[in-house]
Amino acid sequence: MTEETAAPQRVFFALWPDAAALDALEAAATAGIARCGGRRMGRDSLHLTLAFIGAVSPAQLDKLRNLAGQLRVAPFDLMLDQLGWWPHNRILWAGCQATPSCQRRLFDELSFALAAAGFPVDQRPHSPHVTLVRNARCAGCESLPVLETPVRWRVDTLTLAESCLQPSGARYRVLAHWPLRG
Ligand code: 2AM
Repeated sequence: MTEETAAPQRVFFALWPDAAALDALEAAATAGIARCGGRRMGRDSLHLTLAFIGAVSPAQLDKLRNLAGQLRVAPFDLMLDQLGWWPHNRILWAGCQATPSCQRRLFDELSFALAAAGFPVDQRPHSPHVTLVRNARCAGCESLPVLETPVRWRVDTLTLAESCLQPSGARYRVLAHWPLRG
């Protein structure tokens, strides 16, 4: 397939948890499913999205790679200390009660660079979360399962991933990553 005829890829920038954080997130998902049911996200699919871009051409993908390589944000510690459930999409998620300022800076710098390069930027408030379970039904539950221990990970990498839509749900594939540096 030539560059011109290559199918668009559906891509997003995200933070990918390390192994210890994945263990903790999977344990939280297990507790969530016991309470609310639903479909667990596979271990390989757990991530925190910073910017969903959508379908891009090969030339746009190059632009995304370039802008990601030029970001200057130092690594930081992320602590996920909250579970939540959204009734509109029935997602059970892990997030932060307070978003760390470094994560906010990474989000802001990425959003600025995307807008400057002509990519549409979601204007809705940023709700950083890791989707743990889809189709969860927590509405009738007395309370959400708690995160017994906050999930911590050292965020030192920015990831560009592809979302491949399949009948069984989206599959995510890491395309590239960049070390964070201040
Ligand atoms: P979600 O887990 O809350 O569904 C890839 O689809 C990633 O981008 C997911 O983390 C998804 O969040 C997020 N995302 C944000 N906006 C999206 C959109 N408009 N369409 C699909 N995914 C979106």
